[in-house]
Amino acid sequence: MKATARANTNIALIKYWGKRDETLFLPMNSSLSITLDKFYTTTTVQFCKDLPSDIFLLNGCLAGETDTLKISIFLDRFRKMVGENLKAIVTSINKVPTAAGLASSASGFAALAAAAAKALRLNLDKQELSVLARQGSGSASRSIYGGFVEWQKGIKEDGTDSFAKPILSEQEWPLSVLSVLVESDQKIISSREGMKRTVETSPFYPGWLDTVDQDLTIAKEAIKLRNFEMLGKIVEANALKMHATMFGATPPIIYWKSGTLEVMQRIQKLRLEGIQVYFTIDAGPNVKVLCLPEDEQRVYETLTILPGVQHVFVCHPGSGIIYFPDTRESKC
Ligand code: FM0
Repeated sequence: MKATARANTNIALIKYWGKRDETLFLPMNSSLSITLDKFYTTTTVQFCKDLPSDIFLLNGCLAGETDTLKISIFLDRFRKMVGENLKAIVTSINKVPTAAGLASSASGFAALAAAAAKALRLNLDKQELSVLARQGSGSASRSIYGGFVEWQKGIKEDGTDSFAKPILSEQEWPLSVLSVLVESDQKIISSREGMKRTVETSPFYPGWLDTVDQDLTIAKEAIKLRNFEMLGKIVEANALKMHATMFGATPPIIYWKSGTLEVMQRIQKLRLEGIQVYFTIDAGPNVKVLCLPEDEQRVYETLTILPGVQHVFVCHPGSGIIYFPDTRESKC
């Protein structure tokens, strides 16, 4: 009753922003991401007899009540599927530095879903895993797969048609993704809260919904054609549009810092200098930069010396979930 899985984190190119169902984590719009190779979560789940409650160890430390409760609620879905109420020891190692400005919830819940399902011998396919991972954190639905991934929003009320599917493997288009750290403080408003407030109060949100499907169609076409300029333009526009919806919220949400603008402006200047380079920004101040591998060094060197930049992490498309062979079953 023990299994270990690893999932990489992902960065959205066309963003998931807004839920139509908060309990089931059903999105208002479909989204598209690249799974990255550098940042991941490895999780072991062991279901044990006679364990009074779930135990969650994160990076070697016993997690607090709130985080453990989130894990327990998530595992309840798996326990229900097998009709058993065994509690579990969950051991996670997070190689997603919060300082990298990348969310760990995507890799975290994807790895947990995969390990829990395998530990219970549920024999789920990736689609089913994606549906389950989604219910821990929406973006986790995409981390099941490697490379370029689309999360189809689905239309059913029960969420069974809201899952991710792969569109291009990590080997098929080796782009460079630079994660540019401008601020390492924890964000004040979570994505969850930010998207909720935007849906409820922003007069610009309908504009987002009116156009995001078209953005996705253009991005998918660009990927099919391996047209980097076409992809970069729509990715950048989509991120700016998402942030514009937040500027219109009440109270407004501004995740950007001065370093964020410094990086954005330097990227625009690099384009004038003839380099194909584009940015995207999630619900935080850090910037993710897309470029072609042959320009990676030049872009890295340009951004790393900016006064507002603390660190630049160089990433590439990475794999979907992987499983590790069962180690010795420890008694519990
Ligand atoms: O990843 O409330 O998945 O598509 O990163 O846990 O479902 O943390 F830029 C924002 C991710 C939001 C876009 O939200 O929210 C994206 C974002 P949850 P997530």
